[in-house]
Amino acid sequence: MIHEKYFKLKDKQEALLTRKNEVNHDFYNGIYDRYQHPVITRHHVPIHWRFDLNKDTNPYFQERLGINATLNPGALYHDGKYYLVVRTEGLDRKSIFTLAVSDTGVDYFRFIDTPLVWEDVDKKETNMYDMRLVKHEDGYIYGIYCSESKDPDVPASDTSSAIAQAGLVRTKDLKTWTRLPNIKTPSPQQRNVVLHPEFVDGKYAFYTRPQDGFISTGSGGGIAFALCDDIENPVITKEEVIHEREYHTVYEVKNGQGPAPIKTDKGWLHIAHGVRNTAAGLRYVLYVLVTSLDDPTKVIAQPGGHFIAPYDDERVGDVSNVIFCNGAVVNEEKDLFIYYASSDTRVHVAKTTVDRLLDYAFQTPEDQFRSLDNAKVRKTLIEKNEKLLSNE
Ligand code: M1P
Repeated sequence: MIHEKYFKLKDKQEALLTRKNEVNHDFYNGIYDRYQHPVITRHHVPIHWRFDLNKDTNPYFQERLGINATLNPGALYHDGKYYLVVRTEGLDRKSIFTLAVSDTGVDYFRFIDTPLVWEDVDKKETNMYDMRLVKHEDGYIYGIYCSESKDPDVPASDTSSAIAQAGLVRTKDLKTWTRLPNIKTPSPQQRNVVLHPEFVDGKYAFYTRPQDGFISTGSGGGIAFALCDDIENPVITKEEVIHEREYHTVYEVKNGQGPAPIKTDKGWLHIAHGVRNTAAGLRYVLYVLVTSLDDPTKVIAQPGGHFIAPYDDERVGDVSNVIFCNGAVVNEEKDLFIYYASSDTRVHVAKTTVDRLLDYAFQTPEDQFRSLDNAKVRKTLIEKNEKLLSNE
C-alpha cells in the first residue's frame, strides 16, 4: 500500500514542475537573459527516486535515498526537445547521471526513465560527473565525463587524493549507452575533456585540460586541442594548448572548455570556465572565445572579462562563488540556451541567440592585461559616447 504522504508531496512537487519560468527583468546586459527560477533543483527529482513508497516497509515515510544537489548538466537539443544529463549528487557524495527533458528549454523540466547505467568496465572508478553531450557527425551521441578514482600511489593515511580521467560513453537514443575505454592522454590527470562535433583532418578531435594534480593543474592547465584516430580505443598522443591560463585574468588559476563549441558562420563559439583565487577561495566564472573554422586551434575572438558570474542567490551553495557550464544547445531559430550551475547546487538557464553572442564575442574589447591600458579603452568609449550625447 502506498503511503498517503506520497500524494501530498507529489502535489507540492507538481506545482514546482509546472511553474512557468519568466525572464528576470531586474537583470540586463543585452547579451543574454537570466530567468527568475533555476530550471532544475534537487526538489525536481521524482519522489519515487528518493522514498520507498510502501507503507509497510517505510511507515514513517522517510527519505531513503536523498539528493544533495543537481548540477553541471550536459545538454542536447534532440527531436525538438531539450535534454539534460544532470549530475545528480546523492547525500553519499556520489554523483550519478540522470536524464531530464523539457519542451521549452527554460521551464517544465522533468526527470524521466531511471538513472543512466552502462557496462562497468572500470572497477576503480568511484565517482562520475560533468558529462559533455555531443552529437557527432559520425551519427552517435557521445558523453565524456570525469571518471574519478582513488589515487593508488599515496600512503594509506591519505584517504583523499584522487585521479581524474575522461570516461567515454555513446548512445543513439539516450536510453542504451555503450561504455568505451577511458580516453588516454599524455597528462597524468584530465578533467573537462570535450569532443569536437566534427572530424578534423579525418580524425576525432578533443578539447582536453592537461593537469598534474586533481585540483591543481600544476605545470599543466589551459584548454588544449588534440586529435585521435580511433574513438573505440581513444589514445591521444599530443595535446596543444590553445587557450592558456594568464596572470590577472578571470582564468588565472585554471580554465576548461565548457560544452562542445557551437559552429557559426563566423567561427566556433566556445563557452569556457575560468578560475581565480581569492581570500574567500576559488571563484569560477564563464568566459567566451571564438576559434577559426579553418583552424580550430586558432583563437580569433576573445572578449575581455567574464561572461556569466555568480549573481545574487547564485553566489551561495555547496561550493559557493561558482558558475560552471558544460551544456548549451541551439534550436532551429538559432536561440541559444546556456545551462549553468550555480555554486555546485542547482541548474539555471541563460538564453540568448547565436547572433547576439557573436556580436558580444567580436565587439567586446579584449582585456589589455594592464589597468592603465584598460582605462584607455574605457576612456575611448566614454569620449565617443559623450560626443554622441552632446549632438542630441
Ligand atoms: O567546484 C567547482 C568545479 O570544480 C571542478 O572544476 P575544475 O575541473 O575546473 O576544477 C569540477 O569538479 C566541477 O564539477 C565543479 O563544478
